[in-house]
Amino acid sequence: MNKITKALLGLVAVAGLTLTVAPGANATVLHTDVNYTGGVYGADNAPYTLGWIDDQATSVRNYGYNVRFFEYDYKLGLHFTSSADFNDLRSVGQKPGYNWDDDISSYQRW
Ligand SMILES: [Ca+2]
Ligand SMILES: [Ca+2]
Repeated sequence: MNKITKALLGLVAVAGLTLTVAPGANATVLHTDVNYTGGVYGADNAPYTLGWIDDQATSVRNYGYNVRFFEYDYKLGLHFTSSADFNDLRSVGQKPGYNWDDDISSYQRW
């Protein structure tokens, strides 16, 4: 194997590793803070529970996919459906006097 081939294979290996570690652009990605900052959680679907980021998401990217978000685990409680990105869920109304900040507990891509 020549030097250039080895170098190229190395690049491919690094790129593959990056793809498995970072949430893919095709996953819905939740952030704990506004403007897509803070802790990051990414998954195509989370119909049962969100684990550590349960009730902590404050901004979310959907990458154009239609996603239904739920107030409780197992797709229960109030919900809203959108393919938009939200840089601040405090501005997304829920029930009177409440918003979706720190309240998403499960979601399903529709
Ligand atoms: Ca939060
Ligand atoms: Ca919740």
